[in-house]
Amino acid sequence: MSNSVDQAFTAQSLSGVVPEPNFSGALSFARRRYTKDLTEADIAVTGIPFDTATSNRPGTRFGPRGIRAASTEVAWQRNWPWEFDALELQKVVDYGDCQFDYGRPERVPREIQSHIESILDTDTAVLSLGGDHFLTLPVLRAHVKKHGPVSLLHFDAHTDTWNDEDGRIDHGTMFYHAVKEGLVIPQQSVQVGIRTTNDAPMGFNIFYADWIHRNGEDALIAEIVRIIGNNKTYLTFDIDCVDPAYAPGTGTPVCGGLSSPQILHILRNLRGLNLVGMDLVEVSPPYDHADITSLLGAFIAYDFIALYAARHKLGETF
Ligand SMILES: [Mn+2]
Repeated sequence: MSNSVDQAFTAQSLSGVVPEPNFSGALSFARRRYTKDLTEADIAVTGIPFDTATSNRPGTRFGPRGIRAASTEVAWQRNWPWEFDALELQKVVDYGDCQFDYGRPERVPREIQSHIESILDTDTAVLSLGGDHFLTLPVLRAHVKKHGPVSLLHFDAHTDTWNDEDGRIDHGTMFYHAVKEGLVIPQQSVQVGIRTTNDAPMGFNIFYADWIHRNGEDALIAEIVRIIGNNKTYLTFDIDCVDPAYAPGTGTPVCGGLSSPQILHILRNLRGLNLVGMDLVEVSPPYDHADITSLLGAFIAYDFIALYAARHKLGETF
């Protein structure tokens, strides 16, 4: 078995998988090359370590670092159960982190949006690693500027549609604004795993956690396909969709969520989803145990990349 070290800065090719000892080496997402040159890239992975919009426990500023470290586990071979190698079919790079001034919180939304716009301007798709969920609002604004209004596929314990007329920087209000600003089409969008009360759902199709526990993952998949179909879709995944038994390292855990096997089954059976962008947010390593939440984050992020390949490289549709 050929071997390598420090592929994060030594890799000659932007595609392919070369085994590197999981416990050593410079850490990038899935051993991808760090670069700011996106000329050849299909997907740029970027960290957005912003966590001051959280309503409870902070710590997601360490999320990108935690997920990068855990992602060595999805980087050493073609990942099961995919029959194709998503890192061979596509050029995925690590674009590093978004820069913002934590001492100027009012400027952060604009800084995040500009960061994402500069990537999208090169016709490279973005996978953002949070950070708290607030970042999805400026990231979504950048995507809609390029792609027009999208369907939202949103995994979460919370709807994040709290009424907010004042434009607060809060990780519970993004999708209120997303509907008000016309960024998403709520009737053609789906929220998955919700298990908190919000009496203003803003027109989204909500599949509560208990509905999924009663009806099963395959029934949910059929509903997602029916409602979203081949629409351009932005996928946002709040790790607190997953039950705290499987993902304790997060800011606002809610009991009764989905298990990691349920989540992976759902994602792996959404081949054909017309993804234009995706994020994974709310992984908070300081509250984690044995890195299990970061590890799940890395597996989910890998599956996003595989789903992107299924649609955009293999031409699969619903
Ligand atoms: Mn959320």
